[in-house]
Amino acid sequence: MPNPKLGDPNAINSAVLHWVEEMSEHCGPDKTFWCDGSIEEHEALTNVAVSQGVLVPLNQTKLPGCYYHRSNPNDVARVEQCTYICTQTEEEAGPTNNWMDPREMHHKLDALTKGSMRGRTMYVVPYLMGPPGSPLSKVGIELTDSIYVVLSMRIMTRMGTVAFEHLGQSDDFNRGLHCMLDINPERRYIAHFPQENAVISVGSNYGGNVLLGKKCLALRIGSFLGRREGWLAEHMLILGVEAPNGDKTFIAAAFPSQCGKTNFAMMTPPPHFKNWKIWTVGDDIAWMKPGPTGRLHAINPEAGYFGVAPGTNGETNANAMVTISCDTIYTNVALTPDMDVWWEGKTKTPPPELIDWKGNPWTPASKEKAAHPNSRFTAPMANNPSLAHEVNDAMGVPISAIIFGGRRSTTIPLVYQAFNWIHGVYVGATMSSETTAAATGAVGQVRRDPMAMLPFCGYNMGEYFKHWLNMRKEIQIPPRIFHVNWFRKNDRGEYLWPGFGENMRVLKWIVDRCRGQADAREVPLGWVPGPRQFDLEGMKDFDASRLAEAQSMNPEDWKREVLLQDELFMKLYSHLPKELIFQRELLVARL
Ligand code: OXD
Ligand code: MN
Repeated sequence: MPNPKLGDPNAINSAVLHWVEEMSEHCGPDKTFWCDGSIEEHEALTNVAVSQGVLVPLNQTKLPGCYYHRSNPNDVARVEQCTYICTQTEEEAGPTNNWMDPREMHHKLDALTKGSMRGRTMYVVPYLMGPPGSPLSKVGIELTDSIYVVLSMRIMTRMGTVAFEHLGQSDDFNRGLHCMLDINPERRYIAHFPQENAVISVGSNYGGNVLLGKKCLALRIGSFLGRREGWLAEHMLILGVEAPNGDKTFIAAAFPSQCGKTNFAMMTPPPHFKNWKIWTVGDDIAWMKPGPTGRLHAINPEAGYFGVAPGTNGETNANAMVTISCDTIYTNVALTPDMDVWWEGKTKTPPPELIDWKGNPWTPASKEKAAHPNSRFTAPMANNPSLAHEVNDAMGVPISAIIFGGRRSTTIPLVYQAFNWIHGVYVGATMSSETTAAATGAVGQVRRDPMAMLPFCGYNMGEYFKHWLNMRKEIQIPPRIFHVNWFRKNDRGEYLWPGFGENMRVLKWIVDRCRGQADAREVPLGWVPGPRQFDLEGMKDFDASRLAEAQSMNPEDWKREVLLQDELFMKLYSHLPKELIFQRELLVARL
């Protein structure tokens, strides 16, 4: 059964072989195809995907190596209501996760997946999360009947032989099974079995539900393993700020889905910041462990970007536009008559005619959006002009600061710094954001999203906070912790802060704070920049008074905010670390 390209079948990890044989017998595919990740294989599989209509070639002059995929309209985002953490007890999963007894879930899924690949091919996708040779990297094997998943995994992970090389004869790999079934929301389950290091995903073909290395392994299973093994799996971008003198400061930042992580990680500094450079290590996930420098060291376990297309353009993210100009899979964007892609915000004026994401003719007069609000690009990080040279470093990069941030139109100032690690954990734990189209459900509702991990924490959130607090003992030089909000609005509904490249100004203050080069003023929330510490030079229509508005803090609003935080704290009460309750009391007293 093994693909001869992988060499002597006896040399293949026997645990992998046995498991694949067992799953193949269970799912009953006509064929089992072992992926080796080679260029030849990629070409052959792409041709198969095109012949099946799963991928459509885009204009190869404008977008070489790029393809288009249109999903089932019922399958366009993560589905939190169908996502389960199947730990032995419900308490281990905690009140913020859906839970099902692992035996019951296996029973249910066995019935759904039995014979489900009849007439289809089962692809064996070995993949490595993290740089080869890194002690932080992990291997997964995904079995899938979706060729779209195979081609996407080849972009998003280090896929193929490299994973078997890293694994050797160990049986320590994530077992992932993905069956599309009939893409029916009624039969959609994204089930995690942390104690078995296994994931079963059925009934969907949407990236966040089915690229099992990403949210499932790197975050939900990863966070569970991280607590057991003494590291952190976080929904964070990682970037490096290079100063004109060549000093680099690495920063990790947790923002919820569709809150600008990719743009921030690829930021182009404004002209005033001549000779400053931002380097991207990762745009979505960070695995962090205390490292040899006494700091937390972070790797990006991924190898590509699964980014939100709408709003992306040369001004908001010039590096992304270059990154997605070749070898990219576009999903649910709109098409121009010459097979170029378009989405809301790509250009100021929409083209006069398009085919929308559902395949219908579209004109600027149409009421519906041309691209789905959660339409995506899947692009290799190697294309990114700002890719950090350190991205393949086995030891990762030393982290000097962690930033938490949400999408809040009111109350939360542009930037403040936590007083210390415990206060920083409180700031992250009480983070909130308005919901977006990355998950199905209402958009724009404020919810608590602790550390941007609400949909991604693979165990009890209260225990997760304890793990964060305990990690302090392992880190000699802890990162400074900050909170930002790019999305605050005034009474007229206008954004108070221009965002995008101008976020460099906030970043500069953060870097200066980490290096002991900037003063701050104490306010009830933490430390904030004084007017002379925040570089406003060269900004159009933005002065100290506008900064003061973006930074303003109304104690009455904050008292209400603390009451809203209580909702989460009450939910987690039985596992909530007392340090966080104490931090809440301190904040109330300061207010
Ligand atoms: C993502 C998400 O796709 O967070 O990264 O939904
Ligand atoms: Mn994400």
